[in-house]
Order: sequence, then C-alpha cells, then structure tokens
Amino acid sequence: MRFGTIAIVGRSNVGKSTFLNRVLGEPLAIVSPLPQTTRDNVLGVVHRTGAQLAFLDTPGVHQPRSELGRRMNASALDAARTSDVVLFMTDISALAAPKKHAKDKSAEDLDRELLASVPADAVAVLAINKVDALRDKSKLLPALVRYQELREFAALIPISVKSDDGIERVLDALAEALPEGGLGYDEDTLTDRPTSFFVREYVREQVLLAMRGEIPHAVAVSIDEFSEGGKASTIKATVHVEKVGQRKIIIGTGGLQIKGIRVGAQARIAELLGHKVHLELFVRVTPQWKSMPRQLAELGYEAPVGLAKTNAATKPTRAKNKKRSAPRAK
Ligand SMILES: Nc1nc2c(ncn2[C@@H]2O[C@H](COP(=O)(O)OP(=O)(O)OP(=O)(O)O)[C@@H](O)[C@H]2O)c(=O)[nH]1
Ligand SMILES: [Mg+2]
Repeated sequence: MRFGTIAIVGRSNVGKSTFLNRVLGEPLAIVSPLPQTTRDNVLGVVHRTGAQLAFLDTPGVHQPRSELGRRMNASALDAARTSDVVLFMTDISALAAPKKHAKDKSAEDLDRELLASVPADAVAVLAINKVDALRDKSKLLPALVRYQELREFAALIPISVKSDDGIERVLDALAEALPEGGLGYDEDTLTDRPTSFFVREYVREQVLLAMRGEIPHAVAVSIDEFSEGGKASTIKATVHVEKVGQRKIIIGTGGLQIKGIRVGAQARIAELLGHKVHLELFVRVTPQWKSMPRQLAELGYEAPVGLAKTNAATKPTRAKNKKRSAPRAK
C-alpha cells in the first residue's frame, strides 16, 4: 500500500482545482475562469486500489498585491515544501511565443521562477494541461524537452482535464512516487475542511462566476448562523466587500444580482449537504479586509504556518456513503 501527500502547485488558472475535482469525482473545489480563484489549501483524498493519494489543491502562485495574496502564495509554497510529491501543473499558455516586451514575463518564465521555489530534492511530476485547446500539437514535444532541463521530473505528461485525457497516467505516476505505508485516512474521508468552509467557498464561487473586474477579488464570505436539521439547513452568511460602490453592484438593481448569487450558492450547498438549504445573504462593507491580519483571521484566512497559529481543527467533511456521492454535513 502506498500513501502520501501530493501538492498540486502552479500558476493561477492552469486547472489545478478542476483536476482535483476530476480525480475526486466530486465538484468539491471551486473553479472559475478568473485567476486567484483558490485562496486556501484544500485537501482531497483519492482512494485507489493499492494507494491513497492525499491531494492538496493550492492557490495559484502570483504577484501579490495584498496580505491575502502573500498568504495565498505562502500556503502554496508551504504545501510544495512539506508534501511527499509535487504535481507541478502548467498549461498550454506556457507553449506560446515569449511576450514582445522584454519586461513582460512569459508563462514559461513564471513557471521557471516558481519551479525554483520547489525544493530541488522533492519528487515532482509535471502535467501540461488544456492540450484540448492546442491547435499545433508539434509545439508539445519541444516544450517537454525545455521543462525537463529545468529540473528532474519523475514524469512529464500532457493532459486535458476537460477531455479526460492523460489523467490516469498522472495518477499512476503519482502513486508510484508515493512512499510505501499504511492508510493515512479512513476510506470515506474526502477532505479535512468542515462544511462551513465549503459554504463560504460556494458563495464566493457564484460571485466569481457572476461578476467581472475588481469585485470577485474584493469579496470574502463569513457565516453568521448555521442551523443544521436532518432534512433542511438554514444558513445566514455575510458577503464582505471593500467599498460602498462594490456593495451596490453586488446587490444589483432591485436586488437581482445578489438573488442570482444566493440561488446558485444555495443549490451548490444543498448538493454538498444532501438536503434542502435555505440561504440568506447580507452584503457588508469591510474596508481593507485583505490587508489587515485581524480581519483576515476573522474571515478564515490563515496566516502561513510559522507566522501564526492555524485555526482550531474542526470536524472534517466526510463522504456520505462508500460511493462518496456527496460529502456529509460538518
Ligand atoms: N480548455 C480547457 N480548460 C480547462 C481545462 N481544465 C481547466 N480548465 C479551465 O481553466 C479555468 C481555470 O480552472 P481552475 O481549476 O479554477 O484553475 P486553478 O489552477 O485552480 O486556478 P487558481 O485557483 O486561480 O490558481 C476554468 O475556466 C476551467 O474550466 C482543460 O483541460 N481544458
Ligand atoms: Mg484553484
């Protein structure tokens, strides 16, 4: 039996969370076309014959503009340092010609910098995602050769999560790289995050899908009340924005915008809990929450390990049944 942790690390928007959801067979992590969708490390445990793969989805490493951004990068790099194996994910934007202006870094330049932060002795597998969108497949081989020169990889695999291409090869390569040992988690463990974490995430996901510009990145969600019943749950949550103007936009004319967000999130949470959910949302202006350590802590954004205490452990979200069709509440 093989068991170990695998950090999925890479630039923003390469498809790390989409990959996690595919291998879990559950839409656990939030996904959006916007960069910096994932803000926290999220564990997802894949149970295979002969191996248990404990994936850690991480925030895309980017140029930070706030304390939140710095914490996001730090948690991704921390996962890369402490996991047994690193799944370094990039996408076909790294195969494009370098930018015309020398000051603009290409995706490949950014990957090279990021790879330098992954410990040299860590076992790493490279996945180049989104090959479904690659017209000129002849660009792939030279790119694989260039990446191979950057560091040692146990395997270099072109994939498409969208077309379900190459995923099993990645899982095989990762399982092979894991240490021999007993199981780390019960067979029904899906993640270590509590249900309330995903409630906050699913509200934020609807904002990311509905809005453009600065707003999705100005939003955080906190839970005010979570009364869970056997057949239905009532949840009250606050959507925090940074400015009064953002509050107006997110509420929308006649409250239409926030209604769409509420309805979408409510359906997603109901799917997770496996029963009816009544969700109420309030929108509040919390100026500069992204830069203030106390506000960040209150909104659930942990400081990187070593800088502050992490949140107290809460009950993990488990799979509802052996088939893991949906995780159990709290
Ligand atoms: N064409 C194509 N698009 C994909 C594929 N995988 C993911 N995407 C899309 O890429 C976008 C980003 O996906 P995410 O999974 O949120 O990316 P991420 O790396 O987790 O991004 P961050 O959390 O911001 O770091 C979404 O619009 C996905 O639908 C793929 O195989 N092919
Ligand atoms: Mg993500």
